[in-house]
Amino acid sequence: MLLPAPPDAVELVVATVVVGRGVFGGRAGDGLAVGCADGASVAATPPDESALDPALVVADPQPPSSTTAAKAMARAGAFRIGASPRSVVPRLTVSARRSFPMVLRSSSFAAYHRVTMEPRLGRSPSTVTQEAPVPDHTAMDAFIRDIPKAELHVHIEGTLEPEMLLELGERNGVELHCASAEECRAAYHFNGLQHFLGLYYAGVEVLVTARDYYELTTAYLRRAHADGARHVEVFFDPQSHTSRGVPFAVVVEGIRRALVDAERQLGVSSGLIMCFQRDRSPASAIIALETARPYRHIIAGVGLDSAEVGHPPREFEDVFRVAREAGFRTVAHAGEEGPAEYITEALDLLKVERIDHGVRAIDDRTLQRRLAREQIPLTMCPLSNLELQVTPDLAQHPLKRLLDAGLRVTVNSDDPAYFDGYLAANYAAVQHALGLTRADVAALARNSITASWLPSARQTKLLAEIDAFVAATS
Ligand code: ES4
Ligand code: ZN
Repeated sequence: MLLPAPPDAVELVVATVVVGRGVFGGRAGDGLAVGCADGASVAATPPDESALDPALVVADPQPPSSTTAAKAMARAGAFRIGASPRSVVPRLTVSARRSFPMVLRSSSFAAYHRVTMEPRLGRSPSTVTQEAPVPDHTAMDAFIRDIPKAELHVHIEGTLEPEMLLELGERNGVELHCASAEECRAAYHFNGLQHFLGLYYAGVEVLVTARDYYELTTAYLRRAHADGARHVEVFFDPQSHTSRGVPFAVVVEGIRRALVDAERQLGVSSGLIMCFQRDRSPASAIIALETARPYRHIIAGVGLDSAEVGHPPREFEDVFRVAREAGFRTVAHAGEEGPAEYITEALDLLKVERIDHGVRAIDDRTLQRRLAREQIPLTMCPLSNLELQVTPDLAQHPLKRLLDAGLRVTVNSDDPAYFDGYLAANYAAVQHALGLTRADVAALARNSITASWLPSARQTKLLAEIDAFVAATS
């Protein structure tokens, strides 16, 4: 993959690496380090052999976190990286320049990939196999990262990174399915939603105290802020906590305090949405709803999530009616693994204001026309759809077709700790796979604001900030 050289590149450094699923690279001091996300063999060299030792790169078998995090880590110094060889060798070019250290893409580009940099331990063989003009996705990547936007579809329990999972497991004496972050991440390859949900609900068990929920939410908000989020609407799954004996109040208290602190410290506004699990009974959902009633001033709305197929929206018609009567706003996951008819049902029977995912709207032209006419937002999650095999590859994702058909499409991260990337990585992935223009990206950012539940004054302010940002960067 070759890209034009950045105009202000001080120095070109190019290495070709062999890579499995993802790659990272970076320049630190006089050394270039590249590595890849899942153990592929990697080597790198400084541009001048007389400079510092070639960096060694430790492949972190890890999915990406965010561009920002990767860049920050790439600045950390010289690296040592070890890697396990791999026979699959799609080729990929990585470049770096002194002033802007990271450019990274994988051939099966899913997202930016997290890197773990360790202190350099010694020399390693260098293997620069090719030189080429420096790729530069940085302008679009910076545009994506910095454009003001909102995230409207993220499960707070799905932001539990393995490091925190292990830490909280230790702290709360909860036994886990994995003993190291690498081992946890190695298990994050899913054959579908059900497979993922098994690990997701197992992970939730380490969350016990208000402090746990506070730390989890704070870590997410910092990442979202670094990805340009100015507003977030966060899901939580109360039944997954109360069914283990964790009081509803503990969950809400911990999350809420983090949201309040982030608004003050980071300027990120927020809303909280409680999801009913559709693979539990409507009676259980009603109990959750009644438990939430006293928190109506804190919880903006209710949603419907978990295993979709076999659990149609109509089962929750009464629950949603009671919720609406209690003053809660409404959303529902529909058309993720389930059919387009579930989207129609969610609109007609649950009377939801937004559809979470809505991928299968692509199968029903009549439904598409309705969604466009009524400007019902779809909170789409590209990397989630890729990881859960809702779409075979991102090039076939319906996001752009639906955007072009006039639907109010938004981009979100869903369960970023499990699906290879936070908000900006999701934008970058679809931008790359579907060839989105800057105007498309700006439209998605605007949609995220107009689809939010923010008061109109703040919506107007954020839309003006988007316009100013677009004008300033063109
Ligand atoms: C979820 Cl990706 C997804 N789909 C449905 N329910 C969920 N809960 C958490 N992540
Ligand atoms: Zn979701």
